[in-house]
Amino acid sequence: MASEIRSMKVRGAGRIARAGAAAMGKFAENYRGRSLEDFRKDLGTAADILLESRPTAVSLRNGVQTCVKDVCGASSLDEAKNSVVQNARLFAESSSKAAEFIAKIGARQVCSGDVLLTHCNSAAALGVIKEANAQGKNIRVYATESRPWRQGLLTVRELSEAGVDVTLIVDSAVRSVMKKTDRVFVGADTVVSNGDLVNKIGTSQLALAADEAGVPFNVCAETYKFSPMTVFGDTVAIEERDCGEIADKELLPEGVKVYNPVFDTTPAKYIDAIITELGIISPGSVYDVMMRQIGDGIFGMRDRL
Ligand code: RUB
Repeated sequence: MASEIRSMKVRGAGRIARAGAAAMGKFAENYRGRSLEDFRKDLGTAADILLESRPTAVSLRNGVQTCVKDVCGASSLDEAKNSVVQNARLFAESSSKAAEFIAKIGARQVCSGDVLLTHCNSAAALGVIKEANAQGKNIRVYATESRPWRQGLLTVRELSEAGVDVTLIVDSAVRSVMKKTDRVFVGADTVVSNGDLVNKIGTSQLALAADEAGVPFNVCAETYKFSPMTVFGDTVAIEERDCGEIADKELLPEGVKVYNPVFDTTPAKYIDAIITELGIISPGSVYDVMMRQIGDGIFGMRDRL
């Protein structure tokens, strides 16, 4: 699973969190070792291998942490294995439910006849758009190409299959079409404690253009994409990928360097709303939600502090 995530066969923050949690569940289910101590060690190694596959997405970390959170307190190997299997199943259920809630809540923000703009390929943002369309709101959507992986092609396919009137644009057309846009909906790879958003490279440019044009900029994010450790000073590592994703080395003059960061940070001040399964919150409320998560001990926070 780690190599499928690294190679982008499985991608998108929500999908990789669910895939990571499912992999942990399978690992526990198929474990043939005989001691609890070995299981803890081997499970830790499996978790580390998964977590290194996409460093920016805190969702993967939270999905994996949720699975292993009861292993420390288990008194037998069977109890430990069962807790991982059970927690993986619960994560799959609750993350699917969260996506459904976000779609319903976000669709209420869309008015009939709205022109929307989205970036990359976010299941959470597309859930909102598809729900608004299913409610007969007669929307039109601009979708960015999202170089270099061109996830925008997945987005236009998915939206057109759902019957949405969708137009593909190159990333550099964002400022141009913003004048014709009523609302922006993007997803989140990671939400930071001060309300900043880390998402696909170019998201911050959408936010700037939206701010300039007075267009509401909405982030669709399940709360397992919130990074509670940023409260305690952790920074979000921005993943850099191979230069070959941008241009073939043979096409470039010798000595030319290529830089390929795949995520960027959108400051909280450009974000109008974060649509979560708990409801619509402002970036300034992210800290409070995170403190509740820490208090509840979810995502294994107590063990990590
Ligand atoms: C995908 C991306 C998406 C978020 C949220 O980047 O930036 O906006 O992951 O997606 P990549 P979702 O294609 O590099 O994984 O809402 O599906 O969780």
